[in-house]
Amino acid sequence: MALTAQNHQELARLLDQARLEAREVPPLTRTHAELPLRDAYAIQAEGIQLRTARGERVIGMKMGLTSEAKRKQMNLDSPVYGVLTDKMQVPAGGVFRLQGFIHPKIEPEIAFRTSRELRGKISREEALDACSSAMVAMEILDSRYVDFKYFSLPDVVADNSSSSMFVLGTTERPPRELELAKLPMSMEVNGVQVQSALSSAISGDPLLSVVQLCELLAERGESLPAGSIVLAGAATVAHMMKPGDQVRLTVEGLGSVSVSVA
Ligand code: OOG
Repeated sequence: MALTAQNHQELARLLDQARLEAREVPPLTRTHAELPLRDAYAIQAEGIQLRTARGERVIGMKMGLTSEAKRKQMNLDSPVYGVLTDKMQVPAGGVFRLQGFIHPKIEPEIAFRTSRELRGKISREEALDACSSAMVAMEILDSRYVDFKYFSLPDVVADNSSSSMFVLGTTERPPRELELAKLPMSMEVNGVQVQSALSSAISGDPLLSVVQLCELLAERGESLPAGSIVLAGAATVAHMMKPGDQVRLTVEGLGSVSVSVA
């Protein structure tokens, strides 16, 4: 049976409550075996509405499952997007408190800032023109689902693609000045490297995540507004954190960003 707008709202509220109470819930597909992606994005959008109604402001989008390492880890096969709000941002060098989250993990990423609206099928060149800067970024994922693992693509999408928090570096460089697909990335915890990759691990070229995002948005009749932050997706698998950890990501050409875990 097709889901109604009321079903979308109910499921969005369930996930929203789980997030606010840091409580795990079973994947939605346990009770709604047939959950088309279209409905999953509608549930995601309802969840964001609940947040903006409480005063959060949408500031960008995240892409997920854009690297082979992540798709393998999660056993899911295609990229997805989620929405970022101002409340999700941890300042560069700031503190991330584990309390209030379920099972957060951190990932190395690259982010872009757009200077004009992007809509529909665009070329890499158009994405390059529209991105005024690139930054080093880390995303802190959290899943509202039990154990963070047994879920399908629509489950992840409905849960805002496991989005939770993110941190952006303070150095912003025009993407044209960088060899975007060839940047070495290294994530360290307390000075010890825990993950490393070349930026090509992200969609073959992180800018292509922006191209893919626009295509996915177009399927829902939406566009990427000017002034958006776009997280291009993780280059490697995610890393668990513990109190006292100092996590730092360095991307050649973009500098470093760090976060302290409490
Ligand atoms: C899905 C979201 C993955 C990424 O950067 O690949 C993601 C998940 O791992 O729960 O955000």
